[in-house]
Amino acid sequence: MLPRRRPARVGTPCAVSSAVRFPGVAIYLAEPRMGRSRRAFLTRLALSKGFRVLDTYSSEVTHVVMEQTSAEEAVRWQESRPAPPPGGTHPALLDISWFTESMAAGQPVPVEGRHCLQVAVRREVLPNPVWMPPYACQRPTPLTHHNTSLSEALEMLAEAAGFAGSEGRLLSFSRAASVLKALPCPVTAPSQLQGLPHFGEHSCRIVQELLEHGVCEEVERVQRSERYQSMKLFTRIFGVGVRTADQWYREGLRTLDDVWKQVQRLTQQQKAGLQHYQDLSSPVQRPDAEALRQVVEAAVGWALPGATVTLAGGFRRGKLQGHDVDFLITHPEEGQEVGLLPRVMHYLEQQGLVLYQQHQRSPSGDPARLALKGHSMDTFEQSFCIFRLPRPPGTAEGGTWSPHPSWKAVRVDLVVAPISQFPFALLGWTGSKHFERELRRFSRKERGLWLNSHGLFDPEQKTFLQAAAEEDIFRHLGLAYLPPEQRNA
Ligand code: DCP
Ligand code: MG
Repeated sequence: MLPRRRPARVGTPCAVSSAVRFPGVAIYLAEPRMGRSRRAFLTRLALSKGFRVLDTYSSEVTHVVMEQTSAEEAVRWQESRPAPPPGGTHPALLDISWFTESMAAGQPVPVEGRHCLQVAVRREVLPNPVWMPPYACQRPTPLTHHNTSLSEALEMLAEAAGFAGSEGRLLSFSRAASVLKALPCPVTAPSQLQGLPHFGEHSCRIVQELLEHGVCEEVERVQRSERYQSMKLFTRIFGVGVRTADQWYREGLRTLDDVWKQVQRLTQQQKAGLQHYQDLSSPVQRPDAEALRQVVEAAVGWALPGATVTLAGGFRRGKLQGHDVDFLITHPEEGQEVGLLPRVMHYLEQQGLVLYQQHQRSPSGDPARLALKGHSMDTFEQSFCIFRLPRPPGTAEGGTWSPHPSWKAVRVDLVVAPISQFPFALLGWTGSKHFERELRRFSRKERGLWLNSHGLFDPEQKTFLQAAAEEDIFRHLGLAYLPPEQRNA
């Protein structure tokens, strides 16, 4: 039974201020599909549990809760409300499930992808046209989806465009592929692409051919081409980027043997990459990442008690395999992290775990200034390493021959961030790369704010917006929070 002590006064949070238990949360129950009596009932329920419920929609609202409302309707509803003040944030648009779970828990539960209205609308068949927000950071993208073969074909063309130095085509194909990953159902007819963002004539033609014939002539041709094959081979070498690979290709190099013949030209990093090519080009598995986490945690705990290690990158997004393992290190007290990384590396080297490492120092001065200049690369202190991961007996991979069956070379990145920048570093290092690219573009173009892995800068106010957690950054940007497993754009 609901306590009936308090009259059903909607809004006026001060009326219950003594009982407000979660001052950071201000709920607005949007009425259209809810009905007045149900709204009054839910309001009483929330007030009785110490939540703030606002009667009128204002910039104070942090959580808008709707019932039986599609993402399309929800966004239209929000667009008809006053925009947040400069630097302010749009509230999260949530399905009633977030509200009921919070009531059951007696406290606000963290917002997850499934609470966001976009994922509440799952349909069996794609409506035509399907509605999709244009930026990848505005929609959840799960790890597994319904259009894998189509998105993989477009991503391969994006990669090939990158190899050709064509940034525009790389972005077009990446965006189209990312839209397919976010669709709630398989695309079965070209007409379903109508109205989807980022589907230009070229991407439509590729999908149409794949749907009609099961193969696409252009995709096959590019994939088989000598240039794509060689560029793919070379860029898989640790330390080799598109520019170097392209130069080698133009000089006539085609195979790893060709590269070995020029070994004296290579950087130390590339030599290490070539030496461990076989191991590094086979995927790192999740149990490997877990084993490495323990190793890194032991080293960090020894070097600085209280410092923490967080798994970032693809594994944080729920991937089961990756090309490397990314770790973020911090300490709850600002400044304590200075000088930590060399000690961690020393410990790991003493254990015989490091095959190669390249240390990048953070430049002197305020790294946040780089955000001011709009840099997207970060300048944290970091180590790009190859670790020697012992293999438990009998686990050598799938019968492939290995010169050293008792261990495997694995790429590991260790990044140290001061606690004040940690939420930005975590958001920046969780990826996916396309998600990050879209998030930065959205910040700049839609909000006039500059985002990178160090901070979020308001160039008009000349201030940095503070964040204690990733959720705060989404809120600053007026975006519904997306958990890592929904950032696989
Ligand atoms: N990243 C970044 N700046 C860099 C390098 C990476 O912001 N200089 C971000 C974007 C990536 C994430 O960090 O999504 C991790 O980089 P990876 O290249 O390791 O990418 P993933 O972990 O997503 O993929 P994989 O599973 O292949 O490792
Ligand atoms: Mg990674």
